[in-house]
Amino acid sequence: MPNLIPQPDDKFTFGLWTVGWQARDPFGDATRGPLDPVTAVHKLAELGAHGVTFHDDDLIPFGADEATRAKKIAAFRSALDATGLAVPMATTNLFSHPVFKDGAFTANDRSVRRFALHKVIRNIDLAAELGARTYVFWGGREGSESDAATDVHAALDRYKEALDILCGYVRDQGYGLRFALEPKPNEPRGDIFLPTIGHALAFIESLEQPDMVGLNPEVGHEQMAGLNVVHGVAQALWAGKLFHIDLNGQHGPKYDQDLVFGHGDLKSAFFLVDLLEHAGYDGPRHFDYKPLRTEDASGVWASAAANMRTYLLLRERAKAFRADPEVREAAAAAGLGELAVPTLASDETYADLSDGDFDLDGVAARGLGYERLDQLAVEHILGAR
Ligand code: GLT
Ligand code: MN
Ligand code: MN
Repeated sequence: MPNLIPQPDDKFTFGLWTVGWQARDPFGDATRGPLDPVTAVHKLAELGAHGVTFHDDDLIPFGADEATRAKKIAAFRSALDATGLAVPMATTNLFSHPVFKDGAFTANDRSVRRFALHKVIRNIDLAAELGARTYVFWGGREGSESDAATDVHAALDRYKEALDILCGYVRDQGYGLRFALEPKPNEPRGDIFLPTIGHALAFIESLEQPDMVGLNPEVGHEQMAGLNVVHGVAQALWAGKLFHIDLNGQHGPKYDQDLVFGHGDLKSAFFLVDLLEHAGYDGPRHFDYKPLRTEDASGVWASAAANMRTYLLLRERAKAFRADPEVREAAAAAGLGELAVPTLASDETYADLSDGDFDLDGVAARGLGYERLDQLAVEHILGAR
């Protein structure tokens, strides 16, 4: 039996806002009480997590005075010291307070943009002090409901300006931090800027220090846009930009469900784990999910454990899939490996192309055997092999 007990070197991490979600939604009040970050740290460590992540406001209530701020940080630090939990990533809440109703870095109001930058800088200092390596930017309020109200060209100029300023700050301070942009197509704004992995990858190339900036894709966010998250993450890896990842579950294009990892599109979760484990990603496996609103505290901790166990189960299934001689044979028969061979040999040019000896009809008629491979994957997912 494979080891399904999470170990720190599995690098499982959770946001304080995930297990701490009080389950307020647009139609209903909270169904759970607040969760002290210190309790969250202890419980996550008990369950085998490697680390915890946070927004500034998850730890220090918005607008708290200096004394409260120092107290909250000290309590959090001692919980980290007591448990050995790491803080690999931190981020800023630039979406809850009404002042951010029209965005933060891209708000039309310049004073809001200046306030937002200062809020980020303050939390970057704390993130660096706590040893974080990645700083995430989820621009949930950067967007609009009406195209009459926003100049997208100017908004992208301001988004770039903000990130250039913040990269400059991190460089000047000598912090070992990299930035990770988190795309999302919509919610809470009607349309959010940088809605997908592809948009964000293109935007990064416009920045003054593109090497410092990568991505934090979220499974459900790509799926909300009807996209294949495995392909998106693979492209981020191909571009050297997978700095971090938010794992969760989603059933296709609808509101952001933030289900437990694997509790949405299970087949896609299988192929995503296979990709992460075999394509050289060595960063945190960060769960960004919301325990169902129906749950009490014990359900919350059961759901946290479920994320990690599901990942470990899928990791075992992916290993078994790759090791299965029948899968290898089916992959070879289908000619999968041939895609790695360049289309022209190193001593050839386009002048060497001709259709003289190409078996047009034979190749067109040949069946590829992908149905067999796909069924083998499903059988491995179901534990039938
Ligand atoms: C918010 C959002 C997440 C982001 C978090 C980081 S906050 O809960 O839904 O997808 O990753 O700001
Ligand atoms: Mn989400
Ligand atoms: Mn997320």
